[in-house]
Amino acid sequence: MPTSTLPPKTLAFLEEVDRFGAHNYKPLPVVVERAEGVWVWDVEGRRYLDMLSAYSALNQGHRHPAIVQAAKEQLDRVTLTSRAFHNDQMGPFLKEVAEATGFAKVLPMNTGAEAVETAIKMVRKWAYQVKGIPEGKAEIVVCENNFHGRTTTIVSFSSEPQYRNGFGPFTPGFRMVPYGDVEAFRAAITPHTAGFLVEPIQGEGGVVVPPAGYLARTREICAERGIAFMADEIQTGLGRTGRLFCCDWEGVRPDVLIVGKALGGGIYPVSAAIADDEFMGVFRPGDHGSTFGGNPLAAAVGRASLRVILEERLAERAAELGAWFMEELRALDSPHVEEVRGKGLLIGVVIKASSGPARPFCEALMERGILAKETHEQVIRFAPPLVITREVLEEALLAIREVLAA
Ligand code: IF1
Repeated sequence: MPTSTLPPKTLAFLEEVDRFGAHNYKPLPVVVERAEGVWVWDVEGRRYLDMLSAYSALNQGHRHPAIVQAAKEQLDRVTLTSRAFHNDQMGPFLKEVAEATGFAKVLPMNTGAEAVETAIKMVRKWAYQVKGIPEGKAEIVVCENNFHGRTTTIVSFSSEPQYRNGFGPFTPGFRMVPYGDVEAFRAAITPHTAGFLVEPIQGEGGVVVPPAGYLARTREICAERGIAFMADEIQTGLGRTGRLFCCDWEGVRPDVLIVGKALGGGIYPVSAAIADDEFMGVFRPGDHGSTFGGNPLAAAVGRASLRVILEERLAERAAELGAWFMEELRALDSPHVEEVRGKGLLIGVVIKASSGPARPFCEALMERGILAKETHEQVIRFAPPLVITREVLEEALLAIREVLAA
């Protein structure tokens, strides 16, 4: 979109960011100054429907009152101690996360990538100390088109050239298999295989839902072969796909559960690696940590965020509204749409190559007051806050129909 057509206030912000910021993103040209629930307002006073939810970190909607309230109260008590001392919020937070997920232990971190790194270190140490894999030889199987974060170890096993180019040398010990292919996973296993790190649905990969049974069958193989099944539910978890966790759709209980994003309720970075003692027990004092991991403000926000997801039954809402919304999107019968796929309110609309990339469709949606983001080239991702109502989705469909029917 040529920036010359933008209003002066917006343009001034874009120029400032262009001048002083690293150019590591290409955002839509909208400058948000206020948000509430499913709505955001830009500096020109225009209102947009947020259909991205910060990539599923806003399941509870923008500034959910109960989460804001919890943050405000904690701000007036204590916000940070480091882990050199205890604080009165972390214990209850860990207990509530452990009970909600059905695991024995929780290691609190901040960003998703940190929780993924924590899981990798946990499983490697478990491989050496418990499984008996020779020191330094542990292998973790990962999937093509994965997205698990941006650290140099994590991009070491990315299949996306842009996420890797220029950032080597890379961390060894990862083996890549096609996503969704059980036999390819089985064939990749060696005596040194420690873990299998997988997204139950590949978000950045284009909202790719694996074949039914994929999670259950790979999980079974992991149990048979003593391999840690590591579920990255940072984007798919906490209600997004219509169950508390996406693994629940197949009755899969991972060995290591990785959560983030919505655990912070859109207010604060909160993530965690979650497991039973067999895995979590490998950590000794001083092995691993983080300045901010488990801080009292994060813990208070995390408790409120989880409570909202459970008490407002956001997973059920996502299941019901998502199924209906996907059917409505399919019923548009758009000449540009290859496929509508996803689960719950994690939806990808695949644009036909003959219709060009998804970005212009996202720009047209923005013109009509809907903020959605393309993932890779051809997929429009619709992932609204799970507090959205059917009425608002019906309103959104009018604009989406205009854009996709054109
Ligand atoms: C960006 C993508 C989504 C994630 C899964 C771990 C992380 C993410 C399944 C790391 C983070 C974010 C990162 C953000 C955009 C967004 C994203 F496009 F990058 F790939 F959602 F699909 N596992 N995803 O989705 O969590 O360290 O960011 O807290 O980097 O641009 P994080």
